[in-house]
Amino acid sequence: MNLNELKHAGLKKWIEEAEALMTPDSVEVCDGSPAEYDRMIKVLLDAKLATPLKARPHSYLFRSDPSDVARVENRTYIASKSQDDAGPTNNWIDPAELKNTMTGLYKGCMKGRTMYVIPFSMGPVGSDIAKIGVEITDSAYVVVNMHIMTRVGTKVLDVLGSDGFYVPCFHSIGKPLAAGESDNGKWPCAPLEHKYISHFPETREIWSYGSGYGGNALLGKKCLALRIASVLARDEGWLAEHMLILKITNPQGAVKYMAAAFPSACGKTNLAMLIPTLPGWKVQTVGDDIAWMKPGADGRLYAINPEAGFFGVAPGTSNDSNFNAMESIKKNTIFTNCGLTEDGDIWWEQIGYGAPGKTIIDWKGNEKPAPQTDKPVKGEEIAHPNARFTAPAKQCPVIADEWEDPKGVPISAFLFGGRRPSTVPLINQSKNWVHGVFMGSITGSEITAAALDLKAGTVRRDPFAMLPFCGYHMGDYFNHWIKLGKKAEAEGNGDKLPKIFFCNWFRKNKDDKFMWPGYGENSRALAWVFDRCDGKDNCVETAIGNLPKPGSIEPPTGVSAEDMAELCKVDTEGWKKEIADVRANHYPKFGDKLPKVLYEELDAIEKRLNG
Ligand code: GTP
Ligand code: SPV
Ligand code: MN
Repeated sequence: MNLNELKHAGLKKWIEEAEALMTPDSVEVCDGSPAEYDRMIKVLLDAKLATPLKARPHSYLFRSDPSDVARVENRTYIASKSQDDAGPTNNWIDPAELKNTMTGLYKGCMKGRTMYVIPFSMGPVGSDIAKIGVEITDSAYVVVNMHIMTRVGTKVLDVLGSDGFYVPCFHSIGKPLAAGESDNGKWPCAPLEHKYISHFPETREIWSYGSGYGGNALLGKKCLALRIASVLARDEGWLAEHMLILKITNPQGAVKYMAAAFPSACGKTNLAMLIPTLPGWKVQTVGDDIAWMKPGADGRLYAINPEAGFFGVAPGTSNDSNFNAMESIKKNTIFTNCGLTEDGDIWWEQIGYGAPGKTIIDWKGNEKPAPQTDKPVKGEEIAHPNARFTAPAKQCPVIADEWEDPKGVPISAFLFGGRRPSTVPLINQSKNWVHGVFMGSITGSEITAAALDLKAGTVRRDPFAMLPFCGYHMGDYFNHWIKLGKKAEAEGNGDKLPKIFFCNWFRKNKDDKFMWPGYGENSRALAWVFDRCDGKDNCVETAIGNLPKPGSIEPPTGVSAEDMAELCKVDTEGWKKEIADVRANHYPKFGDKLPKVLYEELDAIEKRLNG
């Protein structure tokens, strides 16, 4: 599409200003068509950045630069006018100063490249809950990924009309080309100290520079649908959360929807697609990473998945662990930083089989002997630990019929969890809304490979799994949750709010082995949650919340009765340490923005543990 065909004068002006600053060779407005997708792939093949996969129709492998393999949290900024609005858990730079620095970087940054303009909708096109963004990028890889992850093109411009609201998103990989130069197989990006993933919450703008990978570059996802949307949600009275959405049906055919917040690489995609081991139960997928939720006229909270695809962690995905994900990626899929086998297929650690043939190309492009088993060797991985697949959600065999319903699905339960080798039980229901918010606020997890600059393996607090994704002060965010509960109660809808649960699939024994098999077996905990929502007598009240009554969750094969009891008990000493850590190290960070009621919960739980 030609710029002159644009009906939105503000949008046209913004694009022209970007063009003048970034000086691309040409400008293309994306129409979202399959022909456009194929044309972008041709560009990427010509630049030797894409490798076609013989084994998977219409699928391609990319290898990124080793410095550009995950989100960069220490280069991610919330540039609100006041530093206090960004809060203690976000990096902050004065917006005027940051724009000045980045304008300098953007100057001429697209020389030798095409500037693509991607109009996209987060949420079904035209839905009341959906939001429109426009991403300007010089990366064809971003265009094809956005085609899968969001709804792109002319249909979005039609909804936008001549004066509609959109979130303007700048993206450049920060690698202009000299005359006649080509990427020639080298993933383009800028050095770490030039990378910026910036958010301007007051003006609802996103400026990203220097990275081509995942959440740094696909700006609809973490930047718009979480960091900017969390600010919109605060201002407008809804929730934008790092949550999967699943539909669960019990053997009697009753249906509930649940949303679960786990930190990056802690099992959302897996839980959203799980195949229950419990006979007669069924789980279907609505979303695997982000939920936008608004109170409906009936007082219930309705959720939509703003995305249209999965950007899922590849390593660990196998027919055993996530059959439905494996089915979803058989065609029309982009793979990034996976291994490449001799027969033209992808391969990764814990894919369920050793690599076929004699040799394999690893994610850095080096030929290595093909591993006989799929066991990871630390530091010698064939696929990068944060290697990902980008696949259309509609290819998931268990995608729920209502996954694109513009009014969303009513949520019955929230689950919060993370990787906790000790202390935190398998499943635990909060005593009430405020206690649930308290539990969400102290959520912690072992760090994973999903962020580049953190040390994997150590536990950090990740409230609501939103630590890297909340676009404003986390203390205000806790208060937003408290207020939502208060408002529902004041309107007589307190009992219609989702019940809140805490879960942990990652407990380890003294031999450092997982005590719980996880994956499909997590259906046992989900069934318990389902029954809890119906008020079934299946729990015991304890100091930390409502835990499963002995016998209410049948242990899976391989889990002894003793282990089951251990997974479902209160570790009083562990919790005392937990509470002491929250009091000394976690809550003080938020100063007087921390809602008083959360300190009251802390006092109350401590008293119960000591009593
Ligand atoms: P992001 O896309 O980064 O937000 O991650 P996610 O939360 O969707 O995580 P995902 O489902 O992709 O899982 C990440 C890793 O955790 C994979 O290697 C999984 O195999 C592993 N995993 C998922 N569920 C379980 C579980 O129940 N138990 C164990 N032990 N590992 C799990
Ligand atoms: C995450 O890190 O939580 C992801 C991947 O879902 S990314 O899109 O890179 O943020
Ligand atoms: Mn995520």
